[in-house]
Amino acid sequence: MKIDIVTIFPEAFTPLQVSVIGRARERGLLDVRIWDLRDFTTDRHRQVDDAPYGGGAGMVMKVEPFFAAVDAIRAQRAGATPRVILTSPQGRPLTHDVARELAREKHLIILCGHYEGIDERVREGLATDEISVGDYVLTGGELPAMVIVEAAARFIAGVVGDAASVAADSFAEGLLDYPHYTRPPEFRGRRVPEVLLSGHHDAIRRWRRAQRLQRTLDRRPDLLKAEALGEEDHRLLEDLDVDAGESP
Ligand code: 4GY
Repeated sequence: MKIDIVTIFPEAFTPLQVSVIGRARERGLLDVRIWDLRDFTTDRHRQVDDAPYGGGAGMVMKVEPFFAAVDAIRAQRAGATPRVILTSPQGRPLTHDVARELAREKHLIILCGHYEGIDERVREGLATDEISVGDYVLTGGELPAMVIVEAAARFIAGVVGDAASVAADSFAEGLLDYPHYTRPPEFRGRRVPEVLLSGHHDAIRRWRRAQRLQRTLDRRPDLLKAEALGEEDHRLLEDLDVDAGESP
């Protein structure tokens, strides 16, 4: 998968050089290129922003550098027509399903905004998608761009070593994760649940499933998909103590 990111802060993208994403790039599963928006200005000052028409506070990102950058990217990356993503709080919320849909694309271009906003003609004339990573306002589009790359890349075959962990992830099944433990069996008076030390694989599987159901009911009942629950889940739910969840 090819991903091109257009930004005024190319140096902000070191997180994509490490860990799972860094390795996926080294292995050729992911081809990420970072483009400096200022390289697509034509004036002496390499100006990427200007005062807003109609007045008001702050500056607006200019339209021409974004169009020039996307033209250059399309020229260099011949092939299928890329989705062009603008990240903003006005966008479609990023979810598991949106990330998986993006992962099916051969080529994505992500445009990072700054200042008060981007000239609306970038949205109208260039973007195919507008995506939000959450209901809060950041100072720029770089972190949202990296969040999108992270979330989508997990769905590319081979990027995550254990494909089963991608298939079973919280939002695939509409259930939050179960609690994890490793050695030692007791730490400052806190014991690892006995069932996990028992070696009884089916009891462990049922305990984990019950924990996922309990946590989802307690914390994110909106995620529970009734149709995804099986017979055993209904039995486990009946056994769950409505007050057994974590306080408050
Ligand atoms: N939330 N989800 C977000 C954001 C910052 C000014 C436009 C978000 O996606 N992007 O808060 N972005 C702003 C900064 C220009 C983007």
